[in-house]
Formats: sequence, structure tokens, C-alpha cells
Amino acid sequence: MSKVIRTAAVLGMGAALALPLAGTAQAAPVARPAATGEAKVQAKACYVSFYDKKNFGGRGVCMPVGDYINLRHYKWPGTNIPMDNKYSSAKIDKVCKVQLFRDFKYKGKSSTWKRIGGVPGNLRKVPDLSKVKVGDNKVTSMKIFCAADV
Ligand SMILES: [Ca+2]
Repeated sequence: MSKVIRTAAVLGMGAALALPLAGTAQAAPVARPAATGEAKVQAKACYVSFYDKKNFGGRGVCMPVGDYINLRHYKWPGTNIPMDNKYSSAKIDKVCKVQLFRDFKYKGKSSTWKRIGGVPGNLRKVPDLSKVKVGDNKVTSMKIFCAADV
């Protein structure tokens, strides 16, 4: 099994300039088949997280890559509480582009963080969403895209 993985890793090197990161499910920017034990490692990778309070306090959630047309349909982990109009702070890996919108369907006032890094692990910290255009307790839809250079 390990031999297969090694071969795949070598073949994957230099094959792409930027490899999209699939949500929270990819720890390293190298294309390779899933193997025993790998799922646990991947689950620890988090590229974009949001918090209910300023300065990363209160409830926290890691949100995978994707388009979220209405956060009313997403609940804080372990609760029945919708996430719309709740985000107050965020951490955004520099390999991600994140767009936050005040209204559903990607409308209303918005804030965007561009993708400015190629290697995962460097977070931009946004301790207070009231200081950006979208505002505190206002996010209702969003788009998250992350990609790592390989
Ligand atoms: Ca809040």
C-alpha cells in the first residue's frame, strides 16, 4: 500500500500549478489516494473558520470550500442554531479566497479576501467583522475557494 502512495506522490509532483483544496479534507497539497490513517490527518486541516463573538470567541465552526447560498440552512455544530447573521470574527488561510455577503444569494454589502498565498498554514485573522463592509452579525451567504500551489 505504501509503495502505491509513494508512486502516486511522485507522479503528482509538478503536475499542476495550483491544486484546489477540497474543503477540510486535504492536509497536504499533494495528489494521492486516500489511505488508512490519512482521514484522521486530513480532518485536522481547517482553512476557513468563523466565530460567534469578536476576537474568535464564542461558538466556532470550520467551513469547507463551497458556495453557501443561505447560511440560515446551516447550523452551528452540535446545536440547532442557524449560522446566518451570527459571524463576528474569522480566520482565513491565505490560500483561500473568501467572499462574505450580507444577504442571501450573494447579494447586499460584501467583503472579499483574495487568495494571496500558495502554501496552506498561514492564517489571516479578522478579529472584528464590524470593521469591514459586510458587518458584524450580518453574513448570510458566502463563497469559499482554496487552492495550494504544488
Ligand atoms: Ca455574533
